[in-house]
Amino acid sequence: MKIIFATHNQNKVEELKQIVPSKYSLLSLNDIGCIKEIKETGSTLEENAQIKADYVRFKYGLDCFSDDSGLEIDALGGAPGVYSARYAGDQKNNDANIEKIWKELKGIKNPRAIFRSVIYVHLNQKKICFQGKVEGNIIYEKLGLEGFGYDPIFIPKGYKKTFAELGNTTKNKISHRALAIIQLVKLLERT
Ligand code: ITT
Repeated sequence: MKIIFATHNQNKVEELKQIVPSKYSLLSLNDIGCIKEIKETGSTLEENAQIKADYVRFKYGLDCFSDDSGLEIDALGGAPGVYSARYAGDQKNNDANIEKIWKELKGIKNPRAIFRSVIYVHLNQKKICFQGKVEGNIIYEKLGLEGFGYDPIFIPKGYKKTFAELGNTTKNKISHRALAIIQLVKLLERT
């Protein structure tokens, strides 16, 4: 069965391919020829996830799901949150985003953070939303080479290494996106 994942982020696609059973074949926006950037004008992860899934549902008439995710840091009032991809500007520069977080944290010790993922699904004329989150803390150096985005500066609670050091096998068991997508897989299995 083919499922459209309304994303242009290849890292998200690769992650989910490792989690979703192989009988479901994931197609990204590029795979269906949708190269246009979908403007994320919402002020919450839920709103942006819906914007991306609605765009595909109504432009292409296809069932699909989207993911809007972000890093919420307590000491920054939940920032970068919904602005995680563009925290340091529209160029979506990951290094600049991390530098900006470090600057704003001003050396606060062990800043607590949450990674949150909202998955919005269009399936058989129904709309469903799932959420996954993982707690952890931010560190002031980049450690590890796997993953993407803020993975090298995020240590999940109960671990001593960053997501980027733990690698995809561990990340995909405990991450915000994994916890959200498992709920979608359960729904697909029941459908
Ligand atoms: P799409 O909208 O096309 O899906 P995007 O990268 O713009 O791709 P988001 O709008 O959801 O995705 O932005 C999420 C940003 O949050 C992402 O670019 C990363 O910087 C960060 N992020 C989300 N999940 C992450 C993860 O698992 N590890 C590290 N950083 C993550």
